Parts: sequence; C-alpha cells; structure tokens
Amino acid sequence: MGKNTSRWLAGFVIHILMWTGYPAFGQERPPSPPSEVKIPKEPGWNSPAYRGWELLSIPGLIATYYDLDLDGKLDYQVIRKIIRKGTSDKTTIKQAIESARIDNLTVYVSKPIIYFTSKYPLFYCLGVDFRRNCRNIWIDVQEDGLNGNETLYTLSIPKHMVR
Ligand SMILES: [Ca+2]
Ligand SMILES: [Ca+2]
Repeated sequence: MGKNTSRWLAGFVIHILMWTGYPAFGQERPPSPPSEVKIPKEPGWNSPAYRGWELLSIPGLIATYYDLDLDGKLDYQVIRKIIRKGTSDKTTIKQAIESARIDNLTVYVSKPIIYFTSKYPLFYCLGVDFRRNCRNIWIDVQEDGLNGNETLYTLSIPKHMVR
C-alpha cells in the first residue's frame, strides 16, 4: 500500500469515526453543551463568514463552512441532503437557480455538476476543529430551518444517521 493511499485511508477513517461516534485518536467525547447554547443562524453565501462547501465522504451530503468570528478558523458548518443532481451542459446556472426556487431547494454548483439540496440543513454543527469534527451537533429532522424543533445530536446513537 502506497504512502498516499495510507494517508487517504486515514483521512477516510477519521471521517467515518466522526460519523459513527467513536472518539478519533484519543479525543475525548465532547461534553454535552449547556442547554443555553444557541444554534447560530446560517450566515449565507454573501456573508464574509462564508468559507465554502464540500461533498462529504458520506454520500448524499454537502457541508457548508463558516468562520463566524472571522478569526481565520472554521467554527460552524451546516450539512444538507442532496435531493438531485444536474449538469451545467443541460441546465444553465440561472435555470438551475430558478428550478431550485420553485422546488424550494438550494443549489451548489461544481461545474459541470449542479447539486440540488434541501433548502434547510439537516445538521448544524458548532465548534469545528482542524479535523472538521464538531463540538456540538444538532439535527433538524424536519429540515424546516431554525424554529426550535432541532435536537442535540448524540454521536453515540448512530441510528439517527440519515442517508
Ligand atoms: Ca472562527
Ligand atoms: Ca427546524
């Protein structure tokens, strides 16, 4: 096995560990946050806090990253489910945005692929470390935006993991 392959595997395993709830590399399980910890509103792509997005190694999910306090380190991410995909040779970006608006979806473009996701995130994750693990994760099963029905997501109960 080549060195690069090992490194890739290690990265992949860390991602899996993050999602299955085992502490990665001796990291302590995050303490339950006090109930007064509020979920920050997603700043959006026009905000100076926006730091990009990526497909997660768990298929069907897209993470959007933010640096809320603008200190150069990520501290917040939200994760949306991919509903469908298109390509930019068949659909212009403008058409994609219009189609997303009609279907109440959000658009992520990585030419030539256009991803249509749920309008609102499924996961909200506050306190992102350098491995992009989260300190506090909330799940919003209804995916209806921040309206109080979000629940703290316990990493030790993977059955809540939604595909
Ligand atoms: Ca920060
Ligand atoms: Ca909600």
